[in-house]
Amino acid sequence: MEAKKKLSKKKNIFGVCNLCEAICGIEYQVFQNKIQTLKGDPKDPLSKGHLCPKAFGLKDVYEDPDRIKRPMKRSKDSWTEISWDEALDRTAFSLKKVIKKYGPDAVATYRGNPNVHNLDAMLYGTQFIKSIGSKNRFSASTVDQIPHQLVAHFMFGHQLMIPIPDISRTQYFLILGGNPMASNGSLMTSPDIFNHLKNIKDRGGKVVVIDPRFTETSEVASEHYYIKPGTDAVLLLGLLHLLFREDRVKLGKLSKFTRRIEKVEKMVRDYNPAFVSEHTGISEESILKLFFDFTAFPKAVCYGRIGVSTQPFGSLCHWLINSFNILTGNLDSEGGAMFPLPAFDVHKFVGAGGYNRYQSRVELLPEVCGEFPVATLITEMKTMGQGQVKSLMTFAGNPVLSTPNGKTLESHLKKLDFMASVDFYMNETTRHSHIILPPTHFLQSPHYDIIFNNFAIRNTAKFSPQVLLRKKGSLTEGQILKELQWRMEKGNIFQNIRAFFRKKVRDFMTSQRIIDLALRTGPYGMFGIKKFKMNLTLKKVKKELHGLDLGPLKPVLPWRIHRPSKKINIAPFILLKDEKRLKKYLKKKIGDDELYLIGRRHIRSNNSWMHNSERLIKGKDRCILLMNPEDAKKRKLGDGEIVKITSKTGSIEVPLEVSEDILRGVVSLPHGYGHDKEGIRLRVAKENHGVSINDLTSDLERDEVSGNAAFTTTRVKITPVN
Ligand SMILES: Nc1nc2c(c(=O)[nH]1)N[C@H]1C(S)=C(S)[C@@H](COP(=O)(O)OP(=O)(O)OC[C@H]3O[C@@H](n4cnc5c(=O)[nH]c(N)nc54)[C@H](O)[C@@H]3O)O[C@H]1N2
Ligand SMILES: Nc1nc2c(c(=O)[nH]1)N[C@H]1C(S)=C(S)[C@@H](COP(=O)(O)OP(=O)(O)OC[C@H]3O[C@@H](n4cnc5c(=O)[nH]c(N)nc54)[C@H](O)[C@@H]3O)O[C@H]1N2
Ligand code: SF4
Ligand SMILES: [Mo]
Repeated sequence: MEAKKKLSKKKNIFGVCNLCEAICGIEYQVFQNKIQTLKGDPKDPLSKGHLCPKAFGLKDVYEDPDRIKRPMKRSKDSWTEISWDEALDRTAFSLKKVIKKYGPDAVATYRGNPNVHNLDAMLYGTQFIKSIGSKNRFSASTVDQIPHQLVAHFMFGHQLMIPIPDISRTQYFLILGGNPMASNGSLMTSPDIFNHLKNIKDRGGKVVVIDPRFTETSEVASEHYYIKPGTDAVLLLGLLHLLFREDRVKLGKLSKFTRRIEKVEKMVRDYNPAFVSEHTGISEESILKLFFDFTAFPKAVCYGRIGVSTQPFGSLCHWLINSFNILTGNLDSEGGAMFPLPAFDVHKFVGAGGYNRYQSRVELLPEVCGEFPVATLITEMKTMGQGQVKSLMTFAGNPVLSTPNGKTLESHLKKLDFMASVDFYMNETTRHSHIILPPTHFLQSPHYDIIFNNFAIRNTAKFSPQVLLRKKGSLTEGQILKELQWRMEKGNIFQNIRAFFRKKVRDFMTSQRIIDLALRTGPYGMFGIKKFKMNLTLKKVKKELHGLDLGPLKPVLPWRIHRPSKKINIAPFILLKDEKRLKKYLKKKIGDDELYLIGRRHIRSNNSWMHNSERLIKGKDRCILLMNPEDAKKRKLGDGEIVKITSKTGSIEVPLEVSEDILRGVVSLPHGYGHDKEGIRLRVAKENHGVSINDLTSDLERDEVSGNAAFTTTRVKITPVN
């Protein structure tokens, strides 16, 4: 009755979009449990009405007939719907069976990107994974931002203490390896990036892009410089070299709590503009211009994103970026790189991170912030012996398309004793599962973003109510994870008592209670920091339907540093040492006929999983290879031609687009495609399948410090198909 009444009324609900890091505010108009329309919420203090075309993808996913709504069991190649009890029991039973036979490390887990966009997954996922007891934890972080986290852990004592460019106030915004006009910003929650960039220019400032491709962001920038892939660390060392040479080190208040600067000075001695130019391909004149412009503006910030994370020197790059911001006096200062102060202080909720506390079984790779690089998952699966991975559980991920050497990974999935996935699509990965456990849609649960407020360019807090009702017999992400944990923890009588008690606590600690507690104990809560205290509670946040504005970013150092000394470690030993590896790397030459293969994002796409939305995928084929006209001419290749790309890992065929926008010696292809596989249930995506770039990337090429996949230095040969 109640539900029927709710359905018959038209409702306007203010929530957010969780598809990317921008967390745009949305007004949803709902009727009969369907989204009638949605539009940007102009009163949202962060997004101020902005929306990108992808927002409609949320509606499309909700209405997608391919979205799985009931648990499924696979026997050989046929699937049957089963009850939730059977699905949960079977999953826990099978995991326990593997653990009993081979030990807990035989169960690997992989958490994909949407986990961080999902409140329940954040609150209950880690606990369930802990209940498995395996060290073989993997996630999309190690094909993405793990260098940022590791460097933050080394320098500031917490993996989530990542400085964010204060783009609302900066005068000089230097972007390396990021294309926010396509990605909507990453590790920089900044909806409506176009206007933010425009405003920088309008107030007399500059936006400068360093990228091997002239990107959508370059188009709106003041300057663009082409760089040879994988050489950003050299450029950054060069900028630091000039800082000491020109005597422009300016620490300001940071001098009180920054130590060991002399180590950095010593390290950068060799990186004079001539050396830097030789390796990066950026002219000496441009390097000097970059340096003098940056240091001339009182408020400047250097920012690096995935193009500089997913390379062999990802950690080195992010360390050097932080160091450059520190040594120019731009850290923790208005218009520079600042630390958000979110109302839900995720620094307290997530551990500070760590490094090398234990090692991977086969390659002895260091643990990074509680996980191993996903690039070593293949090795862990294929190498026999105690602790070999025999079972995998994936959560909102698609490693077959997203991780290096995906095809080989896939071949090992087929051999697993047991695989299960918490996911609502049968994709290239989940089709190999024995059980699929589909949670309800994002809009069927309340949301509070506990991750991206920690990376936002403004401090705000917003509670998004549940927008759509759940159907009877469906389970939310949180319910699935909690039920699984309960089943994993049960055992003998003592374990049962303990498990029962823990379950009761979990059931009591609903997501809203956790948020309320975190807000009360957070910086704006009653036990908060004097300057910010406002007795914040969830009730108060809920009252602000559009979101609560907590103001622009404010300086938080040194008190927010998590190191016991309260000092920034500007010269972590492991990173200092890594510079020597860079010097050796620079001596290596690429073959005459080889090119670097880099990635590309498109505003209407989202990693591997939004290609089933007709309205987003329509239009020109996007899975095409971009190549410079000189390179095409040399190979006698023409626009539109199908070409074969071959790397050490594999080969694929794809249409070519000849373009002036890409640097000579480099080609570009987006990731997340390759939907032509048997057995996937993505009808629209299948028709626009494309090919997977990760059938070319190597699981053995990594940033040696963090283990992050080194995608951007993949070397390929391109030949005509006939
Ligand atoms: N070569 C190359 N490879 C890359 C990249 C690159 O630039 N180049 N980028 C890398 C990056 S940055 C990332 S983050 C990864 C992404 O890699 P993954 O995280 O492995 O893949 P996604 O495509 O995000 O897959 C998301 C899956 O989550 C499911 N899903 C979506 N929402 C939910 C939800 O609320 N709950 C549950 N349970 N499931 C949900 C979808 O159905 C889909 O199956 O790819 C990486 N791979
Ligand atoms: N529309 C859309 N938005 C997304 C996503 C999506 O798939 N589609 N994915 C989301 C995810 S998971 C993430 S992590 C973020 C990523 O957000 P961004 O980091 O902004 O992502 P990209 O657009 O891939 O930008 C990376 C840039 O690095 C450049 N690059 C490649 N190699 C090098 C190099 O060696 N040096 C330098 N300087 N540049 C290099 C590439 O040409 C590219 O322009 O985007 C998020 N937003
Ligand atoms: S930028 Fe687009 S995809 Fe990202 S949160 Fe906003 S509407 Fe959603
Ligand atoms: Mo990502």
